[in-house]
Amino acid sequence: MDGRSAPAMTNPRHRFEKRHISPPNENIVINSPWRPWYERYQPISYKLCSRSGSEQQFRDMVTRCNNVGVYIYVDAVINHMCGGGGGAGTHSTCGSYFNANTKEFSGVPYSNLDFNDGKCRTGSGEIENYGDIYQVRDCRLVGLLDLALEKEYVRGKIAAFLNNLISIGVAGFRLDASKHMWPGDIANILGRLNNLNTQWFPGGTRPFIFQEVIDLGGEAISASEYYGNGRVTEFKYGAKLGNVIRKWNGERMSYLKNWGEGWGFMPSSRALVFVDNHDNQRGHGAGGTSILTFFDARLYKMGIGFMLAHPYGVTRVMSSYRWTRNFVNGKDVNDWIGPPSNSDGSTKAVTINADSTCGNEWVCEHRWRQIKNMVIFRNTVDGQALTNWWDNGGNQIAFGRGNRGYIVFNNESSNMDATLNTGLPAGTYCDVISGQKEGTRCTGAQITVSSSGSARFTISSSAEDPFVAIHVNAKL
Ligand code: AAO
Repeated sequence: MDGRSAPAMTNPRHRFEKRHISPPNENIVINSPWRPWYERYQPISYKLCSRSGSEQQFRDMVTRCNNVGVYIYVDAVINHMCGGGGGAGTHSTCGSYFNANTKEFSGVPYSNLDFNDGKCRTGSGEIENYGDIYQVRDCRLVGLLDLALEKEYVRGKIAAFLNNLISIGVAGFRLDASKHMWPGDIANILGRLNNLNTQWFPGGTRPFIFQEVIDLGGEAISASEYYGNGRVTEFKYGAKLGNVIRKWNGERMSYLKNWGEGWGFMPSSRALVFVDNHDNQRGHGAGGTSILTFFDARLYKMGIGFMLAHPYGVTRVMSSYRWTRNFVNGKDVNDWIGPPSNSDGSTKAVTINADSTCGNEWVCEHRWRQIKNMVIFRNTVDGQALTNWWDNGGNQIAFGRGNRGYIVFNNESSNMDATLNTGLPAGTYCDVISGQKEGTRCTGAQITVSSSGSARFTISSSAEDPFVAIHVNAKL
């Protein structure tokens, strides 16, 4: 699939790898003259063919992934269809006819009876004021034709779409634009969903649900309205962590001591967290200059390292493609650029180089050694409380996860040399940031933990990655 939104997630409840994929259903084709990534957020029908491949290829991917314990989470765009200015014809990824002017979508089918325009009370038909909950849910989000989710017919069509994906073997859904849907309408649709396919999942397993609600505070709609339906995206997480790692606004890493609810975030048991996502890495959605991305690789690895070591929330790692940014008055005018593509418009394959990085302009953050090894760290310390917090009052911090793992950061401009209580059993550990354990040897730095659990950490401020992580599965 389009690796642009193929993050690996770690979920304390399901200790398997997870892949969140781009919307797999039919969408509008926008040639302007090149195809923007965001056309995939403009559905034309629930048929499964997209730039990423055919229905057969989708089924094959899900089957192969499930067979090796990599579960697939689909980005479900159910709030709307294409933009009102989308025209009429068959410029759609499976060739279904539609007419955005008359709101006719033959591939579903939907007609003008299935949309919300009659309910929206703004002059433009658009969301004009995020302070008005009726506008946010009943009017058009950036011109997108807003489905009437209270209608039995519409609910049935959406549930059938999601149940088809469940039968193919997907494990759950990101519900796009959830803020723009009434929580009760979402609940009704979720109530119609089948249990997961028992070819891969235990009987009675419900789909994993996470809802995209941007709540940075100060708007009429709160993320808490959606807790009853499943997890909710916590957008404060990446915005604030970016400030801390960049040392902006007087922030310091030592302030992370009460990270989580202590920072005004939603309860950990509700949160889906990430350092960046497909929108805010390019200034869309709740974008902001503090957001860390692969473009700031050194800081980004520290941010991801902190997120994966910390117990708060279900974590999601971004996996991207590279594009050339072009800032004009602070805005990247190349924010629309789609995935690496062939001349026929299809998405280029994610090729793997000899050193295990990706080719064809795919960034594959999830394959970076430091990030991949921190996912293993997270799985290793799963269920352990945060312990042995230490900081220097500035930007050197360290903490453990019970007696399973320990991580140390030096985000100062001076070198660090400290002997700290790790809480780990005595022995020699391989640092999984500067290298990793391969067989019986360690390709990175080695850390010796004494019988009392203490260890000396020296981290140069100019190190490629100024942090060290050790865990019991990387003990030598
Ligand atoms: C494209 C074109 C449009 C055109 C449209 C229809 O760009 O010009 O009108 O087609 O033809 C993506 C792209 C859009 C694209 C769309 C359809 O990002 O550019 O439109 O596909 O192709 C809101 C929603 C949130 C949404 C986000 C982008 O609440 O759900 O906008 N994200 C999802 C997807 C996203 C996708 C869609 C939804 C649509 O992840 O990829 O759009 O399917 C405030 C509000 C937020 C609001 C943002 C942005 O945020 O709180 O709810 O997100 O504004 O409008 C401060 C505030 C913060 C505020 C922020 C930004 O930080 O604290 O609250 O400023 O102003």
